Amino acid sequence: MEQNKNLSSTERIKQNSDGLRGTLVEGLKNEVTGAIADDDTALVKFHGMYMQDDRDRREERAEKKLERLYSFMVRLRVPGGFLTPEQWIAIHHVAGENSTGTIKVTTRQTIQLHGILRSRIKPTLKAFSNVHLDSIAACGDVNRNVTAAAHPMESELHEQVHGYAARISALLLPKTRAFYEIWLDEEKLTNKKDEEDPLYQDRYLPRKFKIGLVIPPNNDIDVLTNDLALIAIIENGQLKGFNFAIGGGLGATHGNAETYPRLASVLCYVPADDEKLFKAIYEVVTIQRDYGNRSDRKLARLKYTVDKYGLDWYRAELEKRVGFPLEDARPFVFTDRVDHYGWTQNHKGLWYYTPYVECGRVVDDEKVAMKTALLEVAETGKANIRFTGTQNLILSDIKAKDKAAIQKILEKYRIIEHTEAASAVRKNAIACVALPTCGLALAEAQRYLPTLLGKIEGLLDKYELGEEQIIIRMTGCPNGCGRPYAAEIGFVGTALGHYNMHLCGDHEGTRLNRIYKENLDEAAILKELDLLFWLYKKERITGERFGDFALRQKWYKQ
Ligand code: SRM
Ligand code: SF4
Repeated sequence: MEQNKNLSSTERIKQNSDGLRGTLVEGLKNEVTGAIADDDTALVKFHGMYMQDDRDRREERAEKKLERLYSFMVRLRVPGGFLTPEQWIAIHHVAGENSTGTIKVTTRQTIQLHGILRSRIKPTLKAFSNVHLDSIAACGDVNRNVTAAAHPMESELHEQVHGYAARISALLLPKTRAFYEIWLDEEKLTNKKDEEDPLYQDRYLPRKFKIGLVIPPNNDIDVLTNDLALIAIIENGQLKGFNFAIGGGLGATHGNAETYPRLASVLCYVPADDEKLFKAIYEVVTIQRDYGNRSDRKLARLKYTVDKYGLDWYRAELEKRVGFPLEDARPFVFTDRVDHYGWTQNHKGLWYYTPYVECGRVVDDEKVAMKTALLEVAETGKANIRFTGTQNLILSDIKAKDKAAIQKILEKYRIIEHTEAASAVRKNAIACVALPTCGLALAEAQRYLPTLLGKIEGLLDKYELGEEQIIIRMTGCPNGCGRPYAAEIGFVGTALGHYNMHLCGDHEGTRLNRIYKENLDEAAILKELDLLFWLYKKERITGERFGDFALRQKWYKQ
């Protein structure tokens, strides 16, 4: 097992935290500051929150000798990204009362609210709890929100596969009652034995852990970027089991070659027999718990454990822990990685409408009153909400008799017009949050990508490529929250207004891209793309995707 002689400071904080309680209760009473104690900022993540400050206002506050404008981001745990209309209505109102008002749909099928003052955290979490929502383990060194194929139209087995997301999330939840005590004012446990945690013990995992489930051939949630990717194997119309792929993860640090993005490697197949399946999932996690690097957090994700010990070792260790022989992975193929916009119908005759939500920001702005429209839809009680892995949402499970009522609301707020007007690249694009809330951002992302896309659309139109579904993604730093390394064109922020440009990823999410040019500003990006699109138009083989063409041209730094 990993010797972990020099434990990182976060390891010490976790172990001394009394089940993730730290000094949070006392800290919340401190009126001198809007912040919480340093060590508690690490613990609060396990409760689904980040302490942040408005970076746009740092200078102004410093000039006035005021402390930074601290606030909290809360991320919900919504396995598989499914909400009832009642839950959406509650989120809408909580966002308006306690946060900036914007509901941000994330790349992992949940939502984040930003700008929550410390005193408003409890009311926020209590309001969520009233509609059976929580933020437990949405962040921190634990299993995070489990993602799952989003669209019920994908397969008749969607419901069955999707159902595993909530069960896996429950299986891997930390046992501590700290969340309930601190934020929901529930009674303190008198018998600590009740929260003994055989999985996480007192050290939790070395780092965050992510699991996703997908139904081939649509790789809509980018499953191979997860620590554990579960790929449904369907034979003769029946769910037989899952291929396990391990070691996906995208975070990297500029200038640190020891860190790198990696796609998950296929490990084995496990049948859809509950006992075997859940045991195997659990033990994949315990191996990472026991062997992951606890000294250097930059090298602590499962991908580094897999590369250090090897896939064969991991499989043998897993076999030993589960106590049954593991089978070889079964064949599968991904042919796409898209959301289905507009109206679609599933095998049961239910209707689904996927609107275009720019960078996942549900807000009323000068372009469209998305937030009001979604509230009105939810208030009919006739549509559930499902999040996709592309920061989108689906108004879902609408009965045929109710479709006209929903259509009327969508027309009233011009959602259909807005969705149809969005170009193919826009609909496939992702941008992470970045500035002003993300403390790690080096450059803009969601506040800038829409503008850049307008200029890219102009270039695509120039070469009659406007219909091409090229996947473009941008992040404000190399951590990869918008999965830019799994895009056909990825922009990774290096400094304000500057991005590394990555090319050669495939459309299906099975091949990472590579750096093409570094530190480009907007003018340089557009100049490059003008040339690249011209060549693509001129020399592509019929039907050849942009990412595949780029690879054939060797458009990467050699
Ligand atoms: Fe992320 C850290 C936002 C998906 C890799 N991510 C952060 C933080 C919390 C910044 C921080 O640590 O202070 C960002 C908060 C910004 C803000 O102001 O809200 C943040 N990550 C996001 C979201 C909201 C991006 C979005 O616009 O949708 C996504 C929330 C997902 C969720 O609901 O759970 C988000 N983050 C991802 C993904 C994509 C995915 O999982 O599909 C990745 C790449 C996959 C992976 O995990 O490797 C990702 N986030 C990171 C990393 C790099 C981790 C690493 O292994 O090095 C960090 C930094 C860290 O953990 O130290 C990070
Ligand atoms: Fe922040 Fe970087 Fe993640 Fe963007 S990729 S949200 S800038 S940590």
